[in-house]
Amino acid sequence: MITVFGEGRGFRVVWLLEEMGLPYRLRPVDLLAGVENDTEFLAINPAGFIPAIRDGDVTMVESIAIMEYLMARYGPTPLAPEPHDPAFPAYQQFLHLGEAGLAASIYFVVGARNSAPEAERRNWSAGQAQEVFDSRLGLVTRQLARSPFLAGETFTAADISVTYALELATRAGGVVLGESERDYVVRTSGRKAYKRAMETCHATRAWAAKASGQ
Ligand SMILES: N[C@@H](CCC(=O)N[C@@H](CS)C(=O)NCC(=O)O)C(=O)O
Repeated sequence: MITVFGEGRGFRVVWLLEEMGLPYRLRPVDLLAGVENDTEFLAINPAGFIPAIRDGDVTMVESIAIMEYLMARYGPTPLAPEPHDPAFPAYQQFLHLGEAGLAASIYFVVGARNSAPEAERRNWSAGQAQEVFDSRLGLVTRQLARSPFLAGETFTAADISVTYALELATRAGGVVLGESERDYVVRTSGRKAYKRAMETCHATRAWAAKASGQ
């Protein structure tokens, strides 16, 4: 049984597991309560960030690497186009851009907006992170003008990666998406596996409801 530790970007992993129909359990990790007393989790990830997984003897961190591991080990799956598939380069690019370009940058904007002392909210690094996010978002917009999903006509794990980043940006980063990205998120989050993942991820569900004012 695969155990996913923590939500946050762990939502990507849970969504992927739902898409693949693999059995798993979600083990909540409460970052706000502090992980220093969560010895079971710290034994999995001594660095204390989420998500992490345990799969038999395997433990891993980094949501994109975890998704690649699960697809490689339990695939093949249409969520990961083969290297000779024409969709592969865009798939590979957006799979990583979703974290390295989008989520990683907006995460620090979110921190500055919501957690920093008032005087530090508009600091230089937060502005730089926002610019990085905005420029990468432009690549998403350009791609969505060409195809309904980021790797082409078919939904892939790249869409899981980027959808999570766009949701983080809109729910907590003050980002307002354009029409094509909004329609895209409606398309990807309309999937049955996304809805099942939302049922499992209580903290994510509560966060989404709060962000949409419900
Ligand atoms: N690149 C990592 C980012 C992990 C990350 O920053 N997770 C956040 C929550 S989603 C976290 O645990 N933050 C607390 C910390 O880094 O100590 C991934 O994709 O898994």
